[in-house]
Amino acid sequence: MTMTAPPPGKKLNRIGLELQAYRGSKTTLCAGCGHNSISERIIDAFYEMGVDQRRVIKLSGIGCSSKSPAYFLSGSHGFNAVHGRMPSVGTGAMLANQKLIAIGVSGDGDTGAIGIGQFVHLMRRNLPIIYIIEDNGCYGLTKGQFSPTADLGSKLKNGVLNDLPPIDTCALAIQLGATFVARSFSGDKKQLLSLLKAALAHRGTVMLDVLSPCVTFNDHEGSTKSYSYVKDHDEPVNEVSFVPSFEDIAVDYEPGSTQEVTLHDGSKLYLKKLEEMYDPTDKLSAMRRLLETSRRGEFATGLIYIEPDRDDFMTLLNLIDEPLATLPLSKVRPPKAALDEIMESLR
Ligand SMILES: Cc1ncc(C[n+]2csc(CCOP(=O)(O)OP(=O)(O)O)c2C)c(N)n1
Ligand code: SF4
Ligand SMILES: [Mg+2]
Repeated sequence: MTMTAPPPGKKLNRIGLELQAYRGSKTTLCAGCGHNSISERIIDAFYEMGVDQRRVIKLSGIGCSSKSPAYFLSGSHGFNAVHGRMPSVGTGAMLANQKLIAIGVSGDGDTGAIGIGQFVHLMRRNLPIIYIIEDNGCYGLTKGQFSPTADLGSKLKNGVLNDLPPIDTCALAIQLGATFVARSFSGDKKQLLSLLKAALAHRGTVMLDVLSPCVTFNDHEGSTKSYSYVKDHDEPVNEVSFVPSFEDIAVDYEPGSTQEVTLHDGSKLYLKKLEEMYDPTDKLSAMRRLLETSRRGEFATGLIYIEPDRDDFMTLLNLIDEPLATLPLSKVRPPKAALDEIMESLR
């Protein structure tokens, strides 16, 4: 393929596309909503990784967050499911065509309330999907009621205090078996972009909880999901640098202070330890850190837990590589004749 030189100022990625090609429709969310910044980082990550959008399926449920797939990757497939039901639709899509790259965007209400049953079983299966929770601690679309991730004692705009403890979606995902669990903040461009690019190189369930303030209903004094609270209480567990397999970059790091993790496609993650004892490959260490930070009213961010080598759901099911969606009838097992025979025997 011959490629013409890009217009001045326009940089093409490794598949010859400019950033613009990864955008979607113009956002209809409120100006300043954290969800918009997350869409921007998704656009950056897919562009920088040179992903072919025709292989991508965008999935979501219902909520302001779940509207956001319309605002990125206009060239990919998409399915906007009903409230809290994105995991089962995503599971079906991946079983039908395991060559897809699945990215799901949900909200803390969509995941933690109506969708919690589906979320729990998705996390157990290690289905290859990037599952993002745009976490604002409230139901933005229905005017800001507390969601299950709202912190104990946090205050609504009208002064009502939350008297229930929160669900920590990262702790839940780790306990249930997700193999890449991270937390970030919509305002932390660098950390979020590195995590999203690493997520694209991981084969298995990525659960990425992104604190994403709702400027209209949950950005006031007394909220623990406001821009100012999250900025002041962000406690990164590591500094995440990502080197994709197609870039031959030698990284100079001090052994002992940086942990190197090789991902499914050969890409590398370099995790600069900000704390001597933190090891994101150790479940106990990860769970302890989440509990300790939440007790202090802080948010642990960065790569919280990773298990790069566990078999994904398709491998467990022993599926053939060829997508079921395009498998010719002659290759389907058991063959049609065997099924006809069984039906005949039941007459
Ligand atoms: C079955 C059903 N129940 C309730 C609703 C009303 N509803 C729409 S969005 C939403 C919650 C959205 O909260 P979240 O997932 O946190 O998204 P956000 O708007 O905060 O981004 C609710 C309860 C619905 N659409 N469908
Ligand atoms: S209501 Fe809140 S969550 Fe919804 S678009 Fe506006 S700022 Fe974002
Ligand atoms: Mg919400």
